[in-house]
This record gives sequence, C-alpha cells and structure tokens, in this order.
Amino acid sequence: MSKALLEIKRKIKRKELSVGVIGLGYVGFPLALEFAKKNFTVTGIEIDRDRLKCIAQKKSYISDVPSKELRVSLNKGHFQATADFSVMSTCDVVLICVPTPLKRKNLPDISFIKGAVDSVAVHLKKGALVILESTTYPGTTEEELLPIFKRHNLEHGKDFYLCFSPERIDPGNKQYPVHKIPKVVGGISLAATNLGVEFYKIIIERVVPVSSARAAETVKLLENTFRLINIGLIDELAMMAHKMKIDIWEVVEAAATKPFGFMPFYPGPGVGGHCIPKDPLYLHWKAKSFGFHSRFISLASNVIRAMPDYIVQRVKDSLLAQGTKMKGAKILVLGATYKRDIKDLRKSPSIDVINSLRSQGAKVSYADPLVPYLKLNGLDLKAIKLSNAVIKRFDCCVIATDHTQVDYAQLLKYAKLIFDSRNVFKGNYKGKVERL
Ligand code: SAJ
Repeated sequence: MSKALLEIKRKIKRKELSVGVIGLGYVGFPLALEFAKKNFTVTGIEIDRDRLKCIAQKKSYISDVPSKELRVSLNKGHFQATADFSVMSTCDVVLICVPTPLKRKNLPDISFIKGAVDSVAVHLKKGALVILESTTYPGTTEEELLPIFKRHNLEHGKDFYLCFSPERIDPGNKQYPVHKIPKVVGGISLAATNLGVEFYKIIIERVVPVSSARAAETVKLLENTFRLINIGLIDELAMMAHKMKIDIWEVVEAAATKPFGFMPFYPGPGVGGHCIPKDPLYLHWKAKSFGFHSRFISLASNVIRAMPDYIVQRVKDSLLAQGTKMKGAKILVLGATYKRDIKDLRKSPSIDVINSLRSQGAKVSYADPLVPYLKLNGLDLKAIKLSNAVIKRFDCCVIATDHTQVDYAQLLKYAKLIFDSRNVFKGNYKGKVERL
C-alpha cells in the first residue's frame, strides 16, 4: 500500500481529513455538506457573492441542502465558505464542481475548470488529492489539467494526485440522495484512483474505480448521450405514430411492461436543462478531433431541435380543424420550465414553443406556478393565474411542461382546445384534447 494511501486512511480514521470544494452549486454544495455531516472539516470556495451571503445567513439556496443541516455544520465549525482560494493550502482533498457550459457554435467551454485549477495549484497542499467532477470531454483531466499543475512545478504522484469522478446528482430525487448514487472514479494513476476510492467511501455506499480519468469522463457522457439518443428516437417515433394514427403513449406504456431489455422514454416538445442538451455535444466535439463524426448525436440533436416547431404545427392544424387561424389566435402555454416540478428555465423547449407560436402571429400568454415572470427577446411576460374565466378566453391551451400542481380537471372543463405534449390527458378526448 502506498504511503499516500496509508496517510489518507489515517486522516480519515482520525477525522483529520480537510476537504475543499470549488463551486457550491447543485453538485458542490450537497457534496460539501455530506462530508461536513461526517464531521470532516470542509471549506467551500464560491465566487457568487449572493450565495456566500446566503451561507453567512445560514440559509440554503439549494433544495437538496436543508438550511437546518447547513446551520448545524456551520455552528459545529465543520463547514465554512469563502471566495479566498488561499484556504486550499489547508486541504488534503480538493473537489472541483464548476460549470462546463457551451460557447457559441456549441463548442465546449472549460474556462471555469481551467481557472479553478490554476487558482488551486497556486495554494495546493503537498500530496493533496484533486478530483474534477464537472462533466467534460474525454481527455480533459489528462490533457488540460495536468499541464496547468506542471506549469506550477507540481509533479503528479509526488506533489499531488489527480482524478476524475462524474457528478451524478439528481436534484430533488429523494429516492437517490448523494450517498446512494454509485460513484465512478478514475485517476491519472492507479495510486490516484485508490485515493479517490478511499475518499468517496467516506460518504458513498458504492464506489466504482475505472482504469483512467478518460474512462471516467466517458462514463458520464455515455449516460447522458444515451438519454439524448433515446429521447430523439421516441420524438421521431411520436411523429411517425401520429401519421400512422397510432397512440405512441399507449405503445410506450405497453412496451414498458417488458421486464428486460427496454427502458421507456417519452416524447415531448424538446430537451432542456443543463445536462442532456450539452453533454453529448462535448463528446461529439472531441470525437471530431479524432476525425470521427458521431451521426447518432447529430441526428438526435436535429430531431429534438425540430420538436418545438413540430408542436406548433400540430397546434396550428388543431386550431384550423376548429376553424381558427393561428394568426391572431389567443394561446396559453402551460409550463415554462424544462422539466416537471423543476424551477429551471435553462434551454427550456417551452420557451422555443412560445417563440415559435409568436413568430406565427399568435397572441401568447403563459402559466407556470414556478415561474412568475418571463423575459423573452425583450418582451416581459407575467404568468397568468388560471381561473375558469381566464381559461375560457384562449383558443388553445398548450401543455408544454406538466407541473403536478396545475388543476388539469379545471383546464379540461373550461378550455376550448388543449394540445397536450406530455400525455397528461391519457385516452381519448376527441375534439377537445389533441396529444403529441
Ligand atoms: N425528456 C424527454 N423525454 C424523456 C426524458 C426527458 O423529453 O423521456 C426531456 C425532459 O422534458 C427535459 C430533458 O429531456 O426537458 C432532460 O430531462 P432529464 O430527465 O434527462 O433531466 P435532466 O436534464 O435533469 O438530467 C439529469 C441528468 N443527471 C446528471 O447528469 C447527473 C441525467 O443523467 C439524469 O438521468 C436525469 O437528470 C434524471 O434522470 O433525472
């Protein structure tokens, strides 16, 4: 057993291990508190002043982190948050959980990762373990991060150890809290991987070592590319089934009875959020640098990207069947966020549906219990409060995201026409409800 492994085991056993977490968002903040709850000393680095202010007021801004837990860890001195990277000099393990967005032309943007690593390297404690959790393309840890440490005259395996471990946080998922989600980890060396395994075993029931950081990076991208491809497939089959007068929802439900070899995906107005639209494009971009064009990722992305306009075309056809033209039609879009009961507008296809309806001359309003206001290309929209009279006013109500707290019975009773892209109204409501 390596000296470093003996050392980390000793520190863990004595609860002397000091943990640093860069980025206190929906990934870093729950992780930081998990280690603090195990009575380790955890320091969060956060550059967002508003977040630091919330923490100073002992108020959590992430639903998976109860303020009570935050208060206890702060009061016990097991957790502190700062914008000052110099505290990294006291940390035995540093987790990097910063955003990896897309730049224009769908190019990966790892500037947040590189900035964080540069700042960490300046203050890194000798022998520290650094683990990147931010989703990124295969090769980032080895090809982009190692050179930064080298520039700071830090030698891997001596001055520090480096791993990648994909984040798998599922915000709001009570069935799978952090400690129940198996953790994949792959290091630049076996010694690094072993340290990563030892570290995550503190809080996570099952830790899965892989042969390299590159393999670990690819695991995460496979997981989310798998979702993109299958959502693209079911979106295309939904369009096909409509032509063939087959109820795609009934077909998926029946196929889902197969106890093996099938996993249900459901059609919708497109794919939003901060993971699924982006992660596969990181893989697509890296593959291209090897001269490999992933046709599946391109095709699925194109099918999905066309869904908002397809939905709008179906709404137009449904209106026409009732003798109403799209131009000037009063349309209410229900659900502005990208996913049921999640308050997140990032890349929400509902917004694309609203923009597409407006481009066809419809007068569009929206209702969403989680989103009181919407800023759309300079237009400020206020969420409509649903009532019998209000619902009656619209020529068509489009269900784009199916929040559970909406009264769909009321909608069915008072709406003239409903286009349901989420199968809220299972079954046949001829003439009143059109489904995707
Ligand atoms: N969507 C469909 N049909 C489906 C599933 C999703 O149209 O069958 C749409 C959703 O409406 C949404 C988008 O795709 O607009 C993304 O939905 P998602 O369920 O994949 O949720 P996300 O974006 O929150 O993905 C995250 C990912 N988690 C991590 O990367 C750690 C993903 O790997 C998880 O599988 C997913 O949460 C989850 O299952 O909740």
